[in-house]
Amino acid sequence: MFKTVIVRRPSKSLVNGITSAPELGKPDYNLALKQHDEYIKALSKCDVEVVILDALEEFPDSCFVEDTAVLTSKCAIVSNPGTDSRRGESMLMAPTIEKFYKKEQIEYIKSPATIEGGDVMMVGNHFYIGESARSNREGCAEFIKALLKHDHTCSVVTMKEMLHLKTGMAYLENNNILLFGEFINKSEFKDMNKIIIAEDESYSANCIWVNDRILIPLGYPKTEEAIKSLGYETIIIDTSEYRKLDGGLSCLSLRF
Ligand code: CIR
Repeated sequence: MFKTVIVRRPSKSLVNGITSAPELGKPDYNLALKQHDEYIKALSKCDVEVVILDALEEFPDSCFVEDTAVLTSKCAIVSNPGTDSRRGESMLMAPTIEKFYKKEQIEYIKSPATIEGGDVMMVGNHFYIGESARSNREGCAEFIKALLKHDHTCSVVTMKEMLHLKTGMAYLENNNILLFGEFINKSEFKDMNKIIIAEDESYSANCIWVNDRILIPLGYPKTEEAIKSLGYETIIIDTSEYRKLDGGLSCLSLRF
């Protein structure tokens, strides 16, 4: 079970965030703020303490806190984002992490190694790591070293098409996993109960489990139905403004 969730308010500079889909238009800051309020409200219903950090105007993508660290029951690994405009975000997250973990539990990934939390999926004590355009080979190697030091196990998932590992998958606990596109037939997930995300609902592969509730983005009825049929309580959140920046429900928080 998670006890704490960390979020960071979106900055006005959000409109200048990185996107691979400029055709969706620029995010509307006021609407993004409202959607963030709803996200916090939803998390507050999931029996966690929500830590809300102030916006960082100098970092347009800084509301996507998931990429700045990986927080586990045993350790905290402060990441090193793989894109220049985001590199400083992790060290600005570090003081918050230091409030929750002992010094000896905290590891720091340093350049030239890069890793982003969006490329890491936790399944119990095991961590799947995507070697992506943002998480380089050195980054994965350093990250693996840190996980092993703290008695976690891990494995690397090869990927070519998606921004982050969790752009195309989400573990919903109880052996249930959402999978999309290049991840559907990966052998490492063959023994899990696979929920295949439809081609026209690809964005909804990014859902989150928070203490037995599943947060699902608004507008993806097939995914919603499939998750409901597994018996989960669901909470639907509109993330339209974050989608314009390739961001979603998991990117917006650190859950531990
Ligand atoms: C970026 O490109 O870094 C942001 N616009 C989106 C980050 C999404 N984060 C995530 O999937 N964990």
